[in-house]
Amino acid sequence: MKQEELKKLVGEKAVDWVHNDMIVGLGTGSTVKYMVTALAQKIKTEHLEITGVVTSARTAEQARSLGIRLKSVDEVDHIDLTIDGADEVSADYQGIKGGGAALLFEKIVATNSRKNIWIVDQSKLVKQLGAFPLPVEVIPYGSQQLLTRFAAKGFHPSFRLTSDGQKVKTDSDNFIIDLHLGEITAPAEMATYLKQQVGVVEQGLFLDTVNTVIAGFDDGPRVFE
Ligand code: ABF
Repeated sequence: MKQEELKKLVGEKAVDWVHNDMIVGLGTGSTVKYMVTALAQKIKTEHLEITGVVTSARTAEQARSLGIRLKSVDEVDHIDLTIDGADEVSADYQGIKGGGAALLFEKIVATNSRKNIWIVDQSKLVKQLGAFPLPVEVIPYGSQQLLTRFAAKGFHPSFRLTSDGQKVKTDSDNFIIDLHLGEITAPAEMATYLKQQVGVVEQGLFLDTVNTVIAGFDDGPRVFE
């Protein structure tokens, strides 16, 4: 199956975990897009009372266009289940997220969720994290200093740029610095180091976050939990 078919497969499978009266965190990315479409269909077919909490403006736009009721993360007292994509998932269910530049809101929603599910095509499953550049969200003021510091550490940093060479701005108007680490042998230590750097808002290592991973394989979706 093509990658898009695998994304659709897992996006549609994930809505099996959504039940009536749930508050559902809606992640970001192309795999999540399939999930949101399938969720809207399930809400209509089964007449479910569902409230969505989004992680990015583009997910909000898609969910609203499909008639899904949305609330801000600060308008609900809890989130029952968040379904999101990921860029890499290791065998011990640690992940790198942020390829879609939405990692800050994704992590806020995930850490306020009782359960987290990641939906990925099989290409995202890795032995060790780090081949995918690690996104770091930084405030603009002092970001060049951070880039210089990361370069001196051998992290091969680069600002995430738009197609016309402008620095990508997140939904919080911050920049993303991607760290080309190759492999991350000590994710927890890397996460701690990055969070200690003044000007770093959040980083894309999602550790001990997810309870269930649904991965798309040619012979169908596989559930790991
Ligand atoms: C999002 O899912 C991002 O954190 C991550 O980059 C993305 C994966 O995107 P896709 O499903 O399009 O591969 O949560």
